[in-house]
Amino acid sequence: MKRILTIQDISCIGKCSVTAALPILSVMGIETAILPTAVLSAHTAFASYTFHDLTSEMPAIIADWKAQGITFDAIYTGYLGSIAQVSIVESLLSQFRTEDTLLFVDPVLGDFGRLYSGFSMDFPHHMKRLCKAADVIVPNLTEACCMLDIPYPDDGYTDTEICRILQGLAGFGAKQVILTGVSFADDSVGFMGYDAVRSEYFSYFHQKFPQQFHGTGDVFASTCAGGLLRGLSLEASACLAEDFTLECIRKTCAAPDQRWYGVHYEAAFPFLIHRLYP
Ligand code: PXL
Repeated sequence: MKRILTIQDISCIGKCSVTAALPILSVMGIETAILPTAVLSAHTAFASYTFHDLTSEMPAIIADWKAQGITFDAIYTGYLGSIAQVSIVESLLSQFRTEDTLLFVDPVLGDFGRLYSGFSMDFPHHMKRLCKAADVIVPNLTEACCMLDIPYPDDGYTDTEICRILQGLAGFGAKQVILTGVSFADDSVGFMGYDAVRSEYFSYFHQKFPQQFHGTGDVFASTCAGGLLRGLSLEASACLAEDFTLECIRKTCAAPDQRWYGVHYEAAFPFLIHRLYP
């Protein structure tokens, strides 16, 4: 069985980060180890939350794994709790990453043109370092703009502008880039991707729901990483991830007032299982 290590926070309520990655990757048949970056009572979009930073615990966990000879087929980073954790992840990579290890980076920084609560303005600059080292990165448009240090295009954008953003992101060093949450029309949304090795673009769009739900980026990233570990191409993995995220949203629309509680992926697992094991 393939083993992935995911490095992100434990938000006790709100079904994002680890509480999305673990069930999704497990359903996909992948053993999932976790390196928690922080423990929060709820994710940071709730009206209040506690935050216990685990930066000081991470090196000891990593050293213990090293002493035990533990290995990973893939490393998937998400929400990091402090700038210092970027260096800790870099140290982990120098010890555990081999030529065959997939490094999948979701540079979790913000959404809707704004950084998430608690992140300093220089955090995107540090997150860029992980994007440089990655095989695959999956930022949303907000995260892409923050890392490229360009204004968020509130008033819309063209296909050409998105291609330029993809080129800019690939310029950091990652081999493949997926930009999520791309929308050229009110009723459609999807992703655009760029394979820097083949100099190829690809994209996928589908129906857009008027409601917005928290945690969909984590559902997308987890499913996409899982697809890659199952041997799918990046394009096929991202299409699967997009379809599953959409199905999760569909299932959640019955309870739209719950938007901060994460999507109902539990109800959408039959869809994912059917796609994986037809
Ligand atoms: O879903 C991204 C995310 C992950 N972890 C925490 C968050 C957020 C977004 O708000 O607050 C703690």
